[in-house]
Amino acid sequence: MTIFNEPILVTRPYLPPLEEFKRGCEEIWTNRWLTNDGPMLQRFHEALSGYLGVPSSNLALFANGTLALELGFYAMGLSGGDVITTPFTFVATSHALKRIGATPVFADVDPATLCLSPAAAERSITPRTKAIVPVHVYGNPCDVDGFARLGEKYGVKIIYDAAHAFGTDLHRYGDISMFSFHPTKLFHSCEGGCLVFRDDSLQRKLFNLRNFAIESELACVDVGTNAKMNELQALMGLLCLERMDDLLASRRRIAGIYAEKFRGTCVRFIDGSANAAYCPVLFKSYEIRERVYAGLKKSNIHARRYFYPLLTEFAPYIYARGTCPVAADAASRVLTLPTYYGLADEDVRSIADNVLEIVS
Ligand code: T4K
Repeated sequence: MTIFNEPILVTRPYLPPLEEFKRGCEEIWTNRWLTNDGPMLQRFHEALSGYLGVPSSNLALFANGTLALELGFYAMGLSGGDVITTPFTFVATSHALKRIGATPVFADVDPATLCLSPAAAERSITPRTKAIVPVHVYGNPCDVDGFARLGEKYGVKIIYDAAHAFGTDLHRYGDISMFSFHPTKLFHSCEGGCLVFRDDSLQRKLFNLRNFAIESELACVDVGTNAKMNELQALMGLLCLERMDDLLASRRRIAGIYAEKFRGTCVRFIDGSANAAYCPVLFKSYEIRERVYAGLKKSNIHARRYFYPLLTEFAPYIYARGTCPVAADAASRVLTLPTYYGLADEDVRSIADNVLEIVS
């Protein structure tokens, strides 16, 4: 068993060279413009539109992913309706629905991808359903064709929580996709979020909503909020974007090492994402998972049980407890292992060896 002297955290943010950040700060200092649609934000917006290959009229940046989701849901008119979603996700997905007055209806996940199952979602559709919100959990692609069919058949919106999916091409599906740029993500802007949408007429609405829905000095047209990304965030985003190839390559390399280490063992490594954003493994039972989680901690490896407990165990969603057995089973057996730019290959091997030693 390898005992690490320094803690190995589940993830660490990439930080660009400080000199580059300082140079960007000099520009911000000169401009004396810190937020509210500043030049750095506009530059980041254009750079992202180029990177994602979508027109700049089809995206909007926000202070964080949760507010991006909230405003996307609100702009699509989901308030007051039912929205089918997955319980196997971070609380932000359903919190954003609740906060705009929609009711999350939880449907079960596909055991292979742990993403919302279109068949389970279809069984939950009623006349009150306004949308389906699947999550590309860990960056694993949902059954996008299945959801497109449901969207057409029932006339409901498909809005993807793609918080984990930056660096894939999954934003090409659905009415809206949301990327989170939190520092725990593969790519970040300190805090930040982005919506990519099919209908470019949404952009004006979203720009308004993120700025209190103030349209001019004399007109406030709706109940908006403050969800603006500031200039320092945009600068961080721009500098990280320059390194996307390296960031992706390092996560993929780490995922490859875990996959090889766990091949043919009783530990199931869940791969399948194009960006290797997370490194989740499934154990045979809850007891084994808990033993590994605690055993790794003793060796100074701080893996995380994303996503446990299941959302339907939390007070705001307890009404749906017991409705999603596949998701509940996965939540009880899953552990996400450390992965980040700068984590050495030999450390990844040691982490995997420790896991296997504890399991045996
Ligand atoms: N939808 C989904 C599916 C999501 O997963 C998320 C966020 C959202 C929506 C909402 O997007 P945002 O509004 O966040 O943009 C983290 C993140 O806070 C959260 O962004 C993320 N999902 C979720 C899965 O994980 P915690 O409570 O686990 O974070 P924390 O502070 O324990 O950090 C995790 C590890 O990273 C720690 O070991 C320390 C390390 N760390 C963290 C930060 C912030 C660093 O080394 N440096 C840092 O700056 O929630």
